[in-house]
Amino acid sequence: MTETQRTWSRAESARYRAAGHWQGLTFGARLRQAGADHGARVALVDGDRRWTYADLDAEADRVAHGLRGLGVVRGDRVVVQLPNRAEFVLVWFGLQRIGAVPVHAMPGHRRREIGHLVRVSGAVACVVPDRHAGFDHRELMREVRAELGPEGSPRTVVVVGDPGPDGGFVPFDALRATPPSAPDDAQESGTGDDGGADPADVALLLLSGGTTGLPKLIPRTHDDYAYNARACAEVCALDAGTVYLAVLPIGFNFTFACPGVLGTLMAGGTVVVAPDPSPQTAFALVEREGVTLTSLTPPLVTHWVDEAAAGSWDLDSLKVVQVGGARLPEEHARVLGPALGATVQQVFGMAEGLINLTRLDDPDDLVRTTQGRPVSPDDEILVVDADGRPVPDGTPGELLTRGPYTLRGYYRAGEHDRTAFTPDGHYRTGDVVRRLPTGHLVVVGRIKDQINRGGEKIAAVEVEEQLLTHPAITAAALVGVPDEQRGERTVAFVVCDGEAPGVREVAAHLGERGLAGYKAPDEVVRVAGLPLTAVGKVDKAALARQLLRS
Ligand code: J2J
Repeated sequence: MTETQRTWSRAESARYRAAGHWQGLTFGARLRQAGADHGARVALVDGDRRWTYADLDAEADRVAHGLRGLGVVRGDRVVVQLPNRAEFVLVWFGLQRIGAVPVHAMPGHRRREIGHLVRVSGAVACVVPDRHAGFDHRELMREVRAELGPEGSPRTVVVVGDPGPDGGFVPFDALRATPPSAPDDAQESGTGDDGGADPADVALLLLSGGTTGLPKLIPRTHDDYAYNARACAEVCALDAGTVYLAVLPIGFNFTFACPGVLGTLMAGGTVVVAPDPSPQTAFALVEREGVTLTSLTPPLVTHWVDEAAAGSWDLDSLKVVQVGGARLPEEHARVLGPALGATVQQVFGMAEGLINLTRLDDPDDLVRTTQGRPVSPDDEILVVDADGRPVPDGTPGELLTRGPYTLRGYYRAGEHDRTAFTPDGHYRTGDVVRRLPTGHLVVVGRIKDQINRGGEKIAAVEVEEQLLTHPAITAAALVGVPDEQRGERTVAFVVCDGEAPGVREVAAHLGERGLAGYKAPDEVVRVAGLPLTAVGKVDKAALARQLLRS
C-alpha cells in the first residue's frame, strides 16, 4: 500500500520536542536505561513470579533474540492477544527491542476481529495464550489461518503455555530459552536496544472503539506514547514507590499507559498483574504487594465497594483509584473513595490520544461530577456545534482535539481520515461534552454510532452487518439503552421474515460469524419496520424511546 500515513507536521513536531514532551527515546532504549537505573528494584509481579528491572531488560533481549530467529525484523507488526499475565509485558518489550510493532488485541476478540487485525496490519506473527477463560486460542488461530489462507496468514504463531500436539505453533518457553550470544550481532551494529528504531516511528498499534463496520488501527509513536504515559504519571504523582495493579485488560490503553503499566515502569515503580478483575483477587494482591494505584471501569465499582464493606481487607496502601472508560454515576463516585480509603480520579480517555484526569487535589464536587481535564498544557480542545462553530463554556457540543499525543490519522485509512478529522487536523471524538470554566469536561452524550457497554465499545454498524447475515433477519438496528449495571446495554431491533430468532440464537449466530461475544445483543426485539428520520437514517432515538415506553 502506498498511501501515506498522516502525522504531525514538522513544525508541530519541533514544537513538541522543544517543549520537552517528546524526548527522542524509543521504548527499547528506555528499558535499557531503566535496567541500569533501577536494576535491583522489582518491576513486574505475576503470582509468585517476579522480575527486577535488570531481569526485565535481560528478558526483553531473550524474547527479541527468539523472535529475530523466527525472522521478525524492525517495523514488522505482531498481533499480541494475551490476558493479564507478565508475558504480555515480556513480549511487548521483546518486540520493542527489535523495533517491531505490537498490535494490541483484547482477550475477548475472536476470528473476525483477529483476522481483521492481521489483515490490516499485515502482521507476520501472533502471540496468544493456550487457553484463557475456558476458550482455546490455538483453535482460534487455526480458524484464522483457515480463513486468511496461506498467503494472508501470519507466518508464525507463538503460544504462551502448551502449544498443543500438532506442531504448528512455537512455544513461548522455547522462544526465550536461548540467551543471545554476547556480543549479539545487533549489539555490535549498535542497534541492540531497539533494532535501530526511530523515536518518531510507530511503536504500537491500538484498536479503536470503532464507529464503522471494520475497526480502525491507531498508530502510536515512541515519542507520543511515552509522553502520554509520562504526562499521566505526573498528574498521578507516580514515583519509584508506586505499585500499580493491572485489573482491566492489560492491552487496553487505560491500563497500559494512562499511566498504568508504562507510566509505572517509567517512574521506576512496580507493576502487579491481576489475573481477574474480582475485588477478592485484587484486594488479596493489594494486601500482599502493597498496591498504591489501580484503575477500574464503572461496572466494577459497586462490586469493589460491596466487598470492601463485607470483607476484612487491609487496603491501607491503596492511595488512588482511577475510574474511566464509561460514565461513572455521581453516587458511585461519592461512595468509592470512603469505601476504599483512597482518592478517586475520573478518567476520560481514548485510544486515539487525549486523556482527561481529575486532579488529586481537585475539590470533591469536581471529582464527583466531571471527567477531568486534559493532562497536557498542549492538548487543544474545541467544543463545537453541528456547524463546527465553537460554543460557549457550559454549552454541550462535540469535542474536537489536537495535541502532542493525539493521532493525526488512522493506520492505512486515508478515506476514513477525511471524515474523522477536521481539515486542520483536529480529531472528531464523537463525544458530546460541556466544558467548565476550570477546563474540566463533563461527558453528556455521543454523536457517534457506538455503544459503550460499561467501557466495552461496540460499533453498531459492525454488529448490524453481521445480524443481516442471519437468514430470518431482513433489517436490523443496534441501539444502546440505559442499564443499571453497565450504564448501557445493547438491544437489537430486527425486522424478520418468518420467525424471529431469540437472543441465544442471535448470539450463537454472531459467534459462528466469528464476532467477539461481548458484541452479541443483550436483547432482541422484533419490530414491523425501522422508523426513519427526516433524512432517511434509522431513527435510533425513536427505537430507544419505544422500548422505554413499553
Ligand atoms: C464517559 N465516556 C468515556 C468517561 C471514555 C483511559 C480511559 C478510557 C479509555 C477508553 C482510554 C469515559 N466517561 N470517563 O483509552 O486511556 C468513552 C468516550 C471515548 C471512548 C474511548 C484511556 N472514558 N469514554 O475508554 O478508546 O466515548 O478508550 O471517546 O476504548 O470511551 O474509548 P476507548
